[in-house]
Amino acid sequence: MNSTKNGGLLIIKLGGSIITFKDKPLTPNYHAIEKLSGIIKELKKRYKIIIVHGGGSFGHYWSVKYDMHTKPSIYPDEGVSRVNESMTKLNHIIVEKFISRDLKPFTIHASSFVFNNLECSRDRIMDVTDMIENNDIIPITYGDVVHTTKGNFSILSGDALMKILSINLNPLLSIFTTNVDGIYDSLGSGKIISNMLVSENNELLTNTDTNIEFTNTPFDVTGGMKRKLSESIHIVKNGIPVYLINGFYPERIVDIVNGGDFIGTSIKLQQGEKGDN
Ligand code: IP8
Repeated sequence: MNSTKNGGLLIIKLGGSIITFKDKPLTPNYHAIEKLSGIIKELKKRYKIIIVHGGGSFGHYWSVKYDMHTKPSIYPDEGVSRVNESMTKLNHIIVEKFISRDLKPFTIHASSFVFNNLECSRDRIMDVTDMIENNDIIPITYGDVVHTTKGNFSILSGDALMKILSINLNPLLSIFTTNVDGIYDSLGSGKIISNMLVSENNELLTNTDTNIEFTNTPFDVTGGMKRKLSESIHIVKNGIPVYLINGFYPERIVDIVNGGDFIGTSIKLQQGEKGDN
């Protein structure tokens, strides 16, 4: 039993826009991967860790080329192969770096525990639980192309994996790293919303007027961030706080777990909801 890791479990997503150069096809950002690995090494002294990573200019490059989406459909088989192979390659690069840092990663492919797109194998989840309890391993999984039914495949996002793993493994925190500092407010002022709450009706409440009551002021979100927020609401509803931070400054994760000031956005349950955060 890993009695030293009594700080609890952290599930951390390494965003594709951090670990790759999104505008340069099939190009990893080695510097960012290195920096993240260093911080994960620090965190591993105190916490159990599970890593999810995105596709960036690997999986997304081929998904766009072959017009493949999250909706299950019959996609070109060559596209399925390309997306799958490119994600294996990106995972390999990350795993190599982790091994060189003695982080002891162990890849668990999404298709080994997610079925029919979003259903999850209980047995496989128990395996992951066993690994983090009884080994010094960091389980690592990633967004991928997965088979659904009758010749259909779909792109399964790492954000959906964050939700599936968080809900089933009940981490202390779920942390999404992206290439921005957090959620910006609606006024285009460049101001980060530091705290958000999820209400009983699944509304996101914000404190854009700092120090003032939380209100449900609309805020600016686009594509990728919108998806992260909708997955985050599910995670938070299960009593797990979510943090969105800039992965180019992964030391901000340390600020968060140390309980001090941090740059980023936290999403928690409104008082009185499950988990009482
Ligand atoms: O970057 C999708 O994962 P994401 C991965 O987390 C693929 O959305 C295969 C495009």
